[in-house]
Amino acid sequence: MNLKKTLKLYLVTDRQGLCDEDFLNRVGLACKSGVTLVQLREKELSSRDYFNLAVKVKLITDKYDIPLIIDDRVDICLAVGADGVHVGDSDLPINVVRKLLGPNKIIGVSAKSVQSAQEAAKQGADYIGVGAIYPTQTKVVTQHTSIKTLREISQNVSIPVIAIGGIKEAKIRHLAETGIVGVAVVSEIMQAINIAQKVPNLLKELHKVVTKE
Ligand code: TZP
Ligand code: MG
Repeated sequence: MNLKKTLKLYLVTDRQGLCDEDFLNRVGLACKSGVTLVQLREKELSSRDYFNLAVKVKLITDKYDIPLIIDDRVDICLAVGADGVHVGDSDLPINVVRKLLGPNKIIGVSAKSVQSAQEAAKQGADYIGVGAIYPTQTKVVTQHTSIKTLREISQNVSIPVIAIGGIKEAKIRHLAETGIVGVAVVSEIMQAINIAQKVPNLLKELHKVVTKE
């Protein structure tokens, strides 16, 4: 897998306001339309419900041959055979996650500074998510990250960097020359009126700004 390419248009899920059927249909349509990776992100579900939902999402990502990352939970990742886990400051330490997952799974880490991004890379992270860059309704954010910091992080770590938080089609152009390999979006896709149109439009904008290798 070419991780840089795989991180180009990273869909983070959110079931807010959607019934399960609508949710799964939207994820399926996003995969069909060209997202390059899906992260299942759940904060309130019981372990059983998280597992059951992950099984259903995995069937979809497998159908389109797209990697599936699980937010926070190493056990759910292993239980459903997902491709990796995304962790932040309040989750298991990265070196522990690496030990549990082994060398072949993807570990994504959230970072807001050059120092924490470098530390994450040292501990075994495969990519860094930086944000929130713009105001977002999806998550309570106490501290935003500037585009300047985003650029400094990608200049100072050797693993791929993606931007997250309030990323909309019209904002992607402002991320040019930051060194990112892609963006992670929630509402811009999950709440799009026309996902089949939105995803290719986002890819078109991304094509202009992401580092080409
Ligand atoms: N982490 C930082 S911001 C954010 C997460 C999970 C939410 C981004 O959601 P949206 O709807 O793309 O602004
Ligand atoms: Mg987390």
